[in-house]
Amino acid sequence: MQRVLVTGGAGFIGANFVDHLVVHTDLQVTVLDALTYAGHREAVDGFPSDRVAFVHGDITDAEVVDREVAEADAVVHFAAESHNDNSLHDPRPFLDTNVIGTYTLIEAARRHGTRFHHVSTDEVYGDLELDDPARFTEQTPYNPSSPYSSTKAASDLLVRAWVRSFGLQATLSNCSNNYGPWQHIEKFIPRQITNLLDGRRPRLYGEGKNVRDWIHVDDHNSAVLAVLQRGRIGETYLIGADGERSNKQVVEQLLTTMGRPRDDYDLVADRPGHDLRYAIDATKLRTELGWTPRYDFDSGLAATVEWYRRHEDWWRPVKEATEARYAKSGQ
Ligand code: NAD
Ligand code: TDX
Repeated sequence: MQRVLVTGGAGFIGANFVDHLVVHTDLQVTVLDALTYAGHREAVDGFPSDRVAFVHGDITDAEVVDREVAEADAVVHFAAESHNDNSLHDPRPFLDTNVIGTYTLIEAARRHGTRFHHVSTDEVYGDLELDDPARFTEQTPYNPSSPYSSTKAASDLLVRAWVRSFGLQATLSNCSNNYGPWQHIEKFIPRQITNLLDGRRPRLYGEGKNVRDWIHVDDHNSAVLAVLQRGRIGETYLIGADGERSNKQVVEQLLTTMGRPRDDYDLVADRPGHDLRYAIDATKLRTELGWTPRYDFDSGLAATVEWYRRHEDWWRPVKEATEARYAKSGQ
């Protein structure tokens, strides 16, 4: 394997994945990204030009996709519409990018016999009760709740069907909630960090009791690379780092880290259909591929706060508009 096509490589996880490839492998990388509101040219501009090429294009554009897939030995597919709250206001782009975009890519990969890795989410499994000791495994039935998670579930099922029906050389991974550099400030952790840096109060949906299973983006990406290099074709690997915390716990930790009283937050309107709890059992990934996470949540979160402190130039221009959108929903 010499050249990898990374879709969505100008987004949060994709840009960190390209960084991971540049540092830890000798692979040549082509980023294919439409630069939506969530894509950032500056996140890929810093890479050496002899290692990383950038193509501005849409994964629903069959011509561009065919040309780029033809030149790659492998595709790692991150591009997606990724925010649940946006999917509740306007589901259409989620169907276009997550379903039709994935279909367009796997058709090209099928034609050219290209190795394909599909990046997905634990949200395809629905949610767990707060007091249930169970965690998601690769055997958990699909039961998505939101327009976002149902389009991700649809894309997973397409990839699985293309493996079985057409012999597509694909693997899949479903990861829990990521945090780290370059995450859009519409998402929970960077929204609260930038609220605090901006002198605002954090905003918790409902009572703040919903639980997410947090993983540092670099740990997600080391797992994706392990699956790409050593995963078995046709298999799904769950990725998680035992990071379960309620949203209230995360906000309290941020408030403490940033020198503010632990109760200095607002409870706001809940998300419709809000999934209660996600939790990943990553035994298969750990035992079969020998993967282990490197970050602990406390130091990873503190480093992320510092990153947003140092990169105000990047997030400041979209802060007002992001908060104005949330204000319309009472959030
Ligand atoms: P993101 O929204 O930050 O980035 C998405 C990227 O895809 C952007 O650069 C955007 O410009 C690009 N894109 C969107 N539509 C496109 C299109 N039609 N054609 C080409 N490019 C397009 O998303 P993220 O948080 O980095 O998520 C990346 C992937 O990881 C997604 O598939 C998501 O479902 C999955 N995932 C995310 C998380 C998480 O916590 N963020 C957890 C598990 C899985
Ligand atoms: O201001 C907020 N207040 C709040 O309490 C925001 C933005 C969110 N929340 C809550 C909702 C969730 O319980 O925080 C939790 C995390 O919210 P998001 O960051 O929107 O993430 P989530 O909906 O859990 O989905 C994320 O993880 C799985 C990613 O956005 C998805 O792309 C990924 O698939």
